[in-house]
Amino acid sequence: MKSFKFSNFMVIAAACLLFPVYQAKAEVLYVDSYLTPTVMSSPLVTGSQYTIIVTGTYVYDSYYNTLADAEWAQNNPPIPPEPWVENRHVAGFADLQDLLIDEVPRDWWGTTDGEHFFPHTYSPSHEYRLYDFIGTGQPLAFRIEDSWGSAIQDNNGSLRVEIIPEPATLLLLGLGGLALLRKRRV
Ligand SMILES: [Ca+2]
Ligand SMILES: [Ca+2]
Repeated sequence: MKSFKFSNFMVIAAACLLFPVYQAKAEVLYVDSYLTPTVMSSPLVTGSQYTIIVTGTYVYDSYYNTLADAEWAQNNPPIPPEPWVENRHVAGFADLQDLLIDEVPRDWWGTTDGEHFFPHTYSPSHEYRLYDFIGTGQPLAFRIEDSWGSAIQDNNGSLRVEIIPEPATLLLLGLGGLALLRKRRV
């Protein structure tokens, strides 16, 4: 009888641990660069941490066919090809070609080995990340900054954004469920 109760408890505990994992799925968005529309995510869970992964390039200047990704861009003109430069904030200038979240420029971390990500690092794979992004219960607004008037709204292509709940968040949600269950049993 005792062992039956214990196994019963374990099944419920496992369900409680796995339910938030099932619920907290990654979300994928595509942020179009043409006319730079704002793309909204689903609401993030308040207090939960997320990793945001951005991949891809887009043409930000159709005349020179110049490329940009979430954080770096090629200088004009690309013949001969010039090195990529980081889209850092410069006082008096818009954060051109940067991928904004909620209209705020971000320091997207890049990688040279595809595994370890660091600030101010160019990614040859054009993959960039933000770690430990904390949800506030609100959706996130993504927009590519290319706002020097309508004359340069000549872009082509989009960036892929993936919003992934971090394992620590999933574990905490699971432990929360377990704690509630234990409390109920007392
Ligand atoms: Ca443009
Ligand atoms: Ca930036």
